[in-house]
Amino acid sequence: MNTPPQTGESPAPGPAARVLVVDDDPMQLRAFHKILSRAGYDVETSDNATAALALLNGDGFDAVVSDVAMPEMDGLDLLNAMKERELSVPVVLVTGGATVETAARAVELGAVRYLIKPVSLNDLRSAVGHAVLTRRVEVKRNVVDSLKVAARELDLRQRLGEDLDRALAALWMAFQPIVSYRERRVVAYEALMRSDDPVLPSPGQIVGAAERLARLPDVGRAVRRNVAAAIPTVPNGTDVFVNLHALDLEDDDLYDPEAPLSAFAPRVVLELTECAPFETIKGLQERLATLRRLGYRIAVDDLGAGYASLSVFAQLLPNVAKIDMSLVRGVDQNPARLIVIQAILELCTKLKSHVVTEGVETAAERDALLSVGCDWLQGYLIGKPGRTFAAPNF
Ligand code: G
Ligand code: MN
Repeated sequence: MNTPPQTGESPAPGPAARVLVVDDDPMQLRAFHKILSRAGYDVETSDNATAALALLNGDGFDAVVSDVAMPEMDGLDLLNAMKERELSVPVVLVTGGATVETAARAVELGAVRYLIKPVSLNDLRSAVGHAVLTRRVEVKRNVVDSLKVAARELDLRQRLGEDLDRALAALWMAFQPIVSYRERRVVAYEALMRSDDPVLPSPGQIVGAAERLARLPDVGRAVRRNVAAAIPTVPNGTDVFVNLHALDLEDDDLYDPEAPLSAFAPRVVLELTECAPFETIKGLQERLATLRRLGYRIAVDDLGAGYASLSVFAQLLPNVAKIDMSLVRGVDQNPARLIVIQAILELCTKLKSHVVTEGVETAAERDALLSVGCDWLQGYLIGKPGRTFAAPNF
């Protein structure tokens, strides 16, 4: 029966506190076992510190009572080893030969009590009671702390979720022209996500929040819904490029013939960024085939910005390849960049992919690109993304 100890420092009610007694003297072990068991504790014994340490690793103890003088590993070594392993079970040390040094060291290592042999029944019970109480208070504090952390995280997620809802409600699409420079005509507009929300105004912030909340499909759906709503206003005879997140490929809504954008699929080119983790998408080839059956065309976005360009390219066999602006930047002053672009252009022509060079900002960049055969251009020089479909700058 678990009768509580008779001293003032009784352990909290509930299951019996577990105490580990460590002593190399079998008589002493037996005596402590008896006293503490009678006081209502669940007692285990160990005749050496190494074995005790192994038992403590399995945790579940509320207090340790350990002799100081033991062969090989003594009580202070045990305390030290426990500290190193971050085992925070309170330890009561018991010693036959008390010295100021060992007492000081014991305190330094965090022993909760230091008892001198022979130990009286009451002293032992009081010390263990105190140790167990210390432990229970600490465990409670840890639980409370972790609950507080969880509550804070929950609160943050809740607020982020509300921010995301608001940002998605305030979503609109900007359109940036993609032109055939040779023909001096707009061939398509790239739809770019924008939001009037003050907390999450940029596409990066919206996508970041959605990733944290595992709500990426909500963003993809909102984008496609907005594009579908805007398509009737897009000038006739032009296509619409829409950016997909790689994970959008796993959203059934994308393949639903009843989804808002599906009605416009033959006019839509879906941009997949080559930086995305395509290898993790299950059944990628079937998914692409389904999209093509719905009428969509596929573009590889940001070509040249990632590492896997060519393998992704071979995997997707895109209708359109968009060369990343990092390759375009300063191309008029960098012959090597121009050679790379020219090589991509040749490769794409052989694979029957149209090439768009993105991020053209200066007339010199434009002319360098035209000189090697690029025709479809996009960038601030030609036209900035906007709410309206302003005439491009040829
Ligand atoms: O990853 P993606 O290629 O979809 O990124 C398009 C982004 O690049 C848009 O946010 C758009 O505003 C921006 N952008 C478009 N044209 C230019 C340009 O000429 N220069 C720069 N620096 N950014 C551009
Ligand atoms: Mn894009």
